[in-house]
Amino acid sequence: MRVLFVEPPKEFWFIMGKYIPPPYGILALAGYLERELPDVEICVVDSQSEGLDWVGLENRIRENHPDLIAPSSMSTANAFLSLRTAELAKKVDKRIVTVLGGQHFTATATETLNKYPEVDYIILGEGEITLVELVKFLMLKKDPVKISGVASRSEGGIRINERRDLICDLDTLPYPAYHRVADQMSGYYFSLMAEKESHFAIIEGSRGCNYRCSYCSQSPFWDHTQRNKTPGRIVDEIEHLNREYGSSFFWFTDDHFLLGEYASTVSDEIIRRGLKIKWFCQARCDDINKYKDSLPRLWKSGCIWMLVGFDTPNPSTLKNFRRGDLNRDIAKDAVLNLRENNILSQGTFIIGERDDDRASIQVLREYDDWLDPDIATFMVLTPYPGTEVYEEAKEKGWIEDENWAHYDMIHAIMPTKHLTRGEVQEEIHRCYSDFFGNWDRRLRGVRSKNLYVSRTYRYLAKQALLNGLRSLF
Ligand code: B12
Repeated sequence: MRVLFVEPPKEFWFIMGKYIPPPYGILALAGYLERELPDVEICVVDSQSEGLDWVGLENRIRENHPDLIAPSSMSTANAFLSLRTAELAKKVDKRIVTVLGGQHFTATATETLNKYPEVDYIILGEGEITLVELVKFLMLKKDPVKISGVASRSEGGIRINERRDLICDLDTLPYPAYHRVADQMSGYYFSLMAEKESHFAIIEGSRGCNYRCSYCSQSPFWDHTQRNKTPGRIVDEIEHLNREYGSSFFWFTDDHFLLGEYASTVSDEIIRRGLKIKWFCQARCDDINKYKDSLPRLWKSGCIWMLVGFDTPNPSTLKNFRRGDLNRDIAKDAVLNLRENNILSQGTFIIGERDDDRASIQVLREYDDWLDPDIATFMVLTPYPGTEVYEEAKEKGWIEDENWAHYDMIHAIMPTKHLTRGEVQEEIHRCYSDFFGNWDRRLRGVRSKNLYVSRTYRYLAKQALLNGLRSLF
């Protein structure tokens, strides 16, 4: 049995500068499959780092003769790439079994199987165990239709089976199969955060989140629970990547990186082992303030960048988003605490909530200016399948753009009560141009002693971001 994992060719998200990330999701799956079924022949093709276009990928599929193809699928915005890979596989050889998975296809399994005959199976939820079961069944030439966690076509139509239980202990997972892309490890980079020589790697400390923000697809996907690897295990993985491949910049995938004792233990362990690395994580404002005393340790161990959700200054919107425990003072303290510790603060803001009008978005702009995080990322409220926002928008007929490729948080998908979609699109551009167009902020940014701040502002000085946004009108 030959299984081919594919990262399809794709564009980068210009908001964050240029980058080529390792295809973490399929590396995690490949690592698990090779441990459980060592007789299966596995290959990983990363079109991005190998510089393959669709013709190049087609050739690789032909050369590889896979029995099963599993394209990566990280977000709704990229779903069309997974579908195109499945279509390509069928074009090369109709007998290749095509399997999709991940958040988008879990939430849209029925629609996808109805619309796209090139997709044979969808794996719902956590991928590892179900993929192994599916491969086992196919090897034994048994019909996988009844496997838990599988969606497929059957005689009666589309069959969506119950999802299986989540893996209790993430430490039992093998290391992701970075060795399958060993030749490309030196080519992964993230221009703003990690120069090419940093050898950018992705690391997964936890899965899921206990909070229930109404717009987030991660929390429902992972059953509203958070499971963490132990700090020792996380640092083992970091050390392995650092020693084996020279990786020295790590992006934690965690939606809610646990500050406090947990993060302090990870940091102490990085320091104790003498690992010279830098890292990024996503944390909550209240945690940053509560555990501000641990920030110097985090910084010492290499934490240079934190992404923090500020969303909006509007208390009723925060309540609708289920972020009612956040407010202006908490947000401001978080920015100051990060700045005091030289950790770059990247604040995210959301516009396009149903009640938004020009005035409320202007209030948000004044708020982000006052908060003054080192950099700001503005996002349009996007109805991701699987979320409450999606269910409500669908029921009420608010969704005007059904092209999933536009679900990247910078395209306006829905109007508000007071603004058309085009007007929301203009507003997001204005948020970026007001924040980054402010000369005082630009000069401070370019001259900042914090290398990452100055690098970001130099990227902005080239106007790549604002030009990119303007092209969306
Ligand atoms: C790292 C990351 C990035 C990196 C890129 C990483 C990469 N490999 O390309 C960067 C920063 C560039 C990025 C950009 C974007 N990202 Co991003 N990103 C992530 C992050 C933090 C980690 C992804 C990851 O590796 N997770 C760990 C793996 C193991 O989990 P997983 O992918 O879900 O895979 C498991 C299952 O889903 C399943 N599975 C997944 N794929 C497949 C495929 C098959 C065949 C099978 C069988 C199973 C399967 O099995 C896996 C193991 O159980 C996630 C949040 C998160 N915690 O996952 C957001 C996330 C995926 N990103 C998101 C978004 C929206 C984006 C952007 C569109 C915009 C934005 N605002 O960030 C851009 C898109 C860029 C582009 N054009 O490609 C959203 C997607 C929401 C959605 N429903 O679509 C997420 C979930 C963040 C969030 N909380 O909302 N991202």
